[in-house]
Amino acid sequence: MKNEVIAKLKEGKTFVLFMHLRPDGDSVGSSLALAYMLRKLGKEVDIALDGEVPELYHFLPGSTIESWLNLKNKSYDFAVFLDCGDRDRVGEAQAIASQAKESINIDHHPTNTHFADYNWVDASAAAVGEMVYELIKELGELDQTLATYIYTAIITDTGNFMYENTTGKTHTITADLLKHGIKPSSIAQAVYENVPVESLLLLTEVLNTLKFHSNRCIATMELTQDILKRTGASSLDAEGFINYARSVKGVEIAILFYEDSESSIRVSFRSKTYVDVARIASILGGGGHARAAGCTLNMPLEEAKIMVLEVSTRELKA
Ligand SMILES: [Mn+2]
Repeated sequence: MKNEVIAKLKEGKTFVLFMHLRPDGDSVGSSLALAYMLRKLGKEVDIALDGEVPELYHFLPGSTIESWLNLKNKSYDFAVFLDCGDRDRVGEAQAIASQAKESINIDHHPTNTHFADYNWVDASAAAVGEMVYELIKELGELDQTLATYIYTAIITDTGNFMYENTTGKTHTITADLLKHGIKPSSIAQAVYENVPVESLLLLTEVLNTLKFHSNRCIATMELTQDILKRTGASSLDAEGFINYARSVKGVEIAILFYEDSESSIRVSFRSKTYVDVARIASILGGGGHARAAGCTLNMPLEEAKIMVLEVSTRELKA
């Protein structure tokens, strides 16, 4: 649990921290924050990521991460997984984890599989950033850089304090972050008002695929390889698109299909008020939170659509 994790972080001298595949603001912010804190304590820290930090988070200091392949000959006291419901969330970089003597899992996904030697899972935390904030309080002092990382993690995972996961504690933590010299407006501008034009072109294409099902309670959109080729965008540019589908009046479940290849479809789910999309994702081999979840299906897009809609329709009525 938490105290055990604190003890291990104090005890260890060398760490490798993992961001998850296609890292979001919480993954990037909480990993950079913990790395920065541990380094301040004189520890050696590497960050492993299968892929790249999305451009929109490049304003965060230290967000340029060297390839995990360069870490292959190193050894560590601890491998630390942040914001990962299971080990597979780190993709190929998982190979590095075995170079550490022991592993630590810090997460807030209710579907977390407690896969590490030391697990601290708090499903009531709005973001892993909140949990890392608590760790920082135990390990040392908050400063402006740390506050920037944590603030980014919190605003992205709470949809700017709009989602159900937002609590009084979220605001108490945020109030403390603001005492350390961060400016919400400049972080918000960096995250939300720095959209590459390719992303907006991609949005127009993806919005064109919007379809409704089950009396307009379910909205689906798709991002096909064809669309990516036409716009020259990458699927990373589609961050947040699913929220447009959820924002429609009456929609309870929003679904975005990403065609990674002809036979691999990534599916994102969002719900508005009552459907547990983590359950839908779990049935389909994935996981997540009650209002935001995902899975990957190894089948063509048309087949994936049928299967996902079947399960979603059933859960909508359940
Ligand atoms: Mn998170």
